Amino acid sequence: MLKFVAPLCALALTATSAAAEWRGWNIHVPDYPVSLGMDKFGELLDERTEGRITARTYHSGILGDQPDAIEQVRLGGIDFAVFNLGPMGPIVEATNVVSLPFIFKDLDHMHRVMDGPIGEEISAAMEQEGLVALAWYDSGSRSFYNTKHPILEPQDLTGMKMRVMNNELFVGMVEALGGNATPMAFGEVYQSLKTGVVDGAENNWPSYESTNHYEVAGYYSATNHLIIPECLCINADLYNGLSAEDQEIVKQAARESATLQRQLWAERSAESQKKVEAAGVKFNEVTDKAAFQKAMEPVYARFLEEHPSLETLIDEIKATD
Ligand code: GTR
Repeated sequence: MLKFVAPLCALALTATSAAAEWRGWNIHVPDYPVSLGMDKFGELLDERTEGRITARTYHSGILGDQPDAIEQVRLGGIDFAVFNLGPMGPIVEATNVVSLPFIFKDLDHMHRVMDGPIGEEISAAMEQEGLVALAWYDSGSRSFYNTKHPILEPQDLTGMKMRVMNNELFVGMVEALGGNATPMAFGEVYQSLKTGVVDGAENNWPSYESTNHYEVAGYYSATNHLIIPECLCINADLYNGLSAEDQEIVKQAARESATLQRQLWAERSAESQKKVEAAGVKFNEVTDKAAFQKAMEPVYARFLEEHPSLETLIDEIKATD
């Protein structure tokens, strides 16, 4: 009798683990570049592990807002996610360097930094907090938009109530420009713009478009003040518990999904801009970027006071060609 029990138990265990599915958090709508990248990650895993690992992403923020989801992935309540490194700052100190306004010259500079040793250093800091960064996704550059008037110079933000992501650094950034900053969840911004709780916010073209913020805040001014990468992250215990072979499959699937995401990102950015302009959004370039950069000096000074150990990392980013 016992002879039969053991194999049956083994079978039951195998069946249970094979049925286990990784759950992924995503804030964006299903056709967004991040979402399509995450879906691809799941498909590749399924294919390459012959169904031993399946990963399903829950889009549109249905698993909660970003700060909570970061905690959930650290704790293992959610298995993986794509996070913007902006709201990661309060948890992983080193990630704040990429949230400094105008730290990157352009998107290519950000790629060179994140795909090299500095990216690895940031990953190592994240792993200490329970998150393994498998690959970096794109999020373009963020600019201000609002319900009132074009932003041409810093003074145009005086007294404006601006929504920012959850990180004190962004509060300081808006205050240094004379505005009032309100940290708020992404999903609450549309209603807040519509009802005047805030006058504006800041984001890239695809987020401005896909959330319909452009319908209620029709002035978009190309300050391009933030270029913040996003990570495809997985719970560290989950990842470290995999065989070396499976870790390689997971890493490779993540990297390939990032290649796709970056391509889709470039396409979607152009499409989103076209779409919102056709819908009547008033877009303006900002010619005097230097005035905005100058206004950030106290933000950098305070940052260095609060995080002296990050000075070297900042210098290294600036020195990356
Ligand atoms: C988007 C980003 C999201 C989220 C959002 C926000 O560009 O992809 O992860 O951070 O901005 O403003 O909250």
